[in-house]
Amino acid sequence: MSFLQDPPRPVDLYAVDPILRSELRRHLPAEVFEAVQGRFEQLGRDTAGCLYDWAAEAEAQQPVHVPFDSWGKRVDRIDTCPAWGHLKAYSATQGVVATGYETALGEHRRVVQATLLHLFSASSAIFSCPLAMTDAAARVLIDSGSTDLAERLVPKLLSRDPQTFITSGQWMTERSGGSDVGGTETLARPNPDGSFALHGEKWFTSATTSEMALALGRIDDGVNEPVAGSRGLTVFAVDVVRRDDQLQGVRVDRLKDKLGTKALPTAEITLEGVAGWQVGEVGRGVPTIATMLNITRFYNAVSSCSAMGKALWWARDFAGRREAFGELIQDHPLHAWTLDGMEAEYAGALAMAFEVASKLGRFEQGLCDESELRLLRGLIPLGKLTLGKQAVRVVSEGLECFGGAGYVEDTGLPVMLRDAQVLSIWEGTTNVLSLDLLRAEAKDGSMRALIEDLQFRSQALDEGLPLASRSTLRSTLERLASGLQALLTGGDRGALEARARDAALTLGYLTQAVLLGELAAAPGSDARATGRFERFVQQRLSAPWA
Ligand code: MFK
Repeated sequence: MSFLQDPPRPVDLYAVDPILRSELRRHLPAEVFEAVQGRFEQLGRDTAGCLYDWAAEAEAQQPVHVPFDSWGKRVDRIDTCPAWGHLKAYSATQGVVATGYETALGEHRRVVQATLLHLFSASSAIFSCPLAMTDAAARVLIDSGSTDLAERLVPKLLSRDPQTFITSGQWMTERSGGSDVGGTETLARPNPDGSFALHGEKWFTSATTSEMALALGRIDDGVNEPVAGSRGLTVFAVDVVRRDDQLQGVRVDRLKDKLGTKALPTAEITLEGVAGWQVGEVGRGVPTIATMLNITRFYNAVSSCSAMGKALWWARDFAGRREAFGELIQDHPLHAWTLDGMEAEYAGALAMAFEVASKLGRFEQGLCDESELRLLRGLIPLGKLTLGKQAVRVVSEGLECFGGAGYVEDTGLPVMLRDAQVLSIWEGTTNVLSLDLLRAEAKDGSMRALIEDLQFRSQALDEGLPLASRSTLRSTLERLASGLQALLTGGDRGALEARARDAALTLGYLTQAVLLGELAAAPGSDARATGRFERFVQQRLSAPWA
């Protein structure tokens, strides 16, 4: 019999991951960690069990748009496979969304939730996308003061019972732009019952099979001209209803043929008078969706870590079973070096995602003071943009660790890269988020607050950590601080915007380096943590900023 390679196989993504457990020890009191650990262990086991099977099935049986029934009646169904339904039910019973609102967890709820999401996302055929929008819808409804809507919908969005759990879509992007939503053309005409009839075309709606959606539109009362630009926008909650096997007030035009996230139905739709209930104030649609975006961006950041973790641990597992040139590839110094580089990147990303989760949990519990609020406002776009870029790089490197097999569809490996590519695009591109950071700086001083926080924390880094790494970190930080200050005060808006992405990514990597340094110096830490700090500084901060 000629040689047959033992193929890549799914690994228990909790059991295999000491870095995740270090982050949990950093952020959770021991008694909370102990109380929730069983949930993480279960989910970890399922990443190598039922989740793996369902995700594979959902990838193989992608959603199908059925515009008409056999007799020509318009039905606008989107048929998904049973596995997609299992993923939805599983996410409900595990409380992936509900945990973010679990009273007993207090300020730690977002950290516990981030762990569940981290384990779930990359193993769920991206069912994490509907969950992101579901959580965001719950947050918006709770914060909006729309009490009746919140009382009716939030218990379903947060349900752990698959029979009552619903998901929410997000109907925002139109042909005029996903970034510049001020061009939204959807009109909202008042109905006698207080709702609005929505008319328009939405160009990207994900999780289109959801039971509800939040939509952006412009009120047209038939008397006054609708207010133009983003200041004329309002958010509406829409119940997606089928009656007599017909979608009410919504037409599905077609499914998107995307690079990845293929199990997830994403559609172009036309709103044909579907009823929407006003959420938040008239004309305050953008600040209202900003609440939503902050939650979906948090999910996006965690999902980036999830993608990186899966690529890393699968590649490490394979390296321990694949031989080349007479020895396991994990014993080849250059392959080991490559895997260590991926690991450092993943550790930095995870540290940043958990920093965001921790602060978000404190914020939602009303525990953040002014300075923490400034930091959180900056950290959410910063985390999303930095981690989205890292995810594509690390997952791409991960595929390379499998050689040619990483480029062959039926190994189940290329899907990881196709899915990772959406993370830097969806919910704000790298550039849009870099500019959002400038917005946060102008309004709240968030960038300077983040830099000052890092200056303080980097000075306090343990002297036992390698001196060269600490020096590189501090000198890069000082160069960024002075370079950015010059741009912020120089009066040249064009120059400031042109450097916004470089500044943001440098700030993101500095944040991760400090967090890795703090973790390496924490009690019980080992030489590998110091190695990850050193390696991360070397690969991300050795090029000067200015
Ligand atoms: C997973 C699978 C997915 C499948 C494929 C999907 C492919 C992609 C499909 C998509 O289209 S995803 C696109 C999603 N779209 C976005 O994420 C929106 C990106 N654009 C932005 O974030 C823009 O920056 C923004 C729309 C917010 C700009 O709008 P404006 O009207 O020019 O903002 P402006 O005037 O600066 O701010 C309006 C208000 O909102 C201000 O508050 P005030 O009126 O009280 O002063 C801002 O402070 C506030 N605001 C804006 N961004 C905020 C924010 N507040 C808090 N946090 C923020 N991030």
